[in-house]
Amino acid sequence: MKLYNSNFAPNPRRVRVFLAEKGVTVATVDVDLAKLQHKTPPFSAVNPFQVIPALELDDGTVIGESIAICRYIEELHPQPNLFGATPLERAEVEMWQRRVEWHLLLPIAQVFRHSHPHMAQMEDPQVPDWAAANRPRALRNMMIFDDVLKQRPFVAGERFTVADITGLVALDFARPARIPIPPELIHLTRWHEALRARPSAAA
Ligand SMILES: N[C@@H](CCC(=O)N[C@@H](CS)C(=O)NCC(=O)O)C(=O)O
Repeated sequence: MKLYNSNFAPNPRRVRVFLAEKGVTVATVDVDLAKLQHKTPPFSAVNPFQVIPALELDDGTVIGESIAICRYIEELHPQPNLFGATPLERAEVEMWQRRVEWHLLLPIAQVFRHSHPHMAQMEDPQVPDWAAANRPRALRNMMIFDDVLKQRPFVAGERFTVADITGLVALDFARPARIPIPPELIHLTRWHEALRARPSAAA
């Protein structure tokens, strides 16, 4: 099994943090996004959508999409449980993971992709107005998550799950996107700091 990865990209990091939480090691193959290696025919044969991460199994099967890869790892290594242990918890983790991905990671990523000079060749055309439109969305959604985190330690409830991993990666990505987390969002900041303090955050 091998993971197509870049240490500079947020989505593969979601998988690396997940693997670290599981205590599982998977061989990695570096894909140089800056050199557009993911657009080459060999990588396009791995993932026709030309994005990472992708997990290639020993029989050649490829699993794309960070969460699909994490689900597969969860099935192989059920403990510690990161996707929910009961029907209700599984639904809640799914809901919060998707909300963090959609309402936090995505707008932050859009700001980065459409404003950072390094992204100009990858995000063609780069649309600065789209970055400007997403910046207030990211900030507004940070406020909503701050309110959620006022009520509980982790975003999906009382314990750490895959939804928190998406949150860690999203908030860390706010820095290169140049979206400072407003200091008055004390619950969001407390959550972010707690996630960054976990050993898996170094993955
Ligand atoms: N939803 C996908 C998103 C994958 C994605 O956008 N990956 C980025 C790296 S973080 C990528 O490969 N971008 C290359 C490009 O946009 O050309 C997942 O989580 O697997």
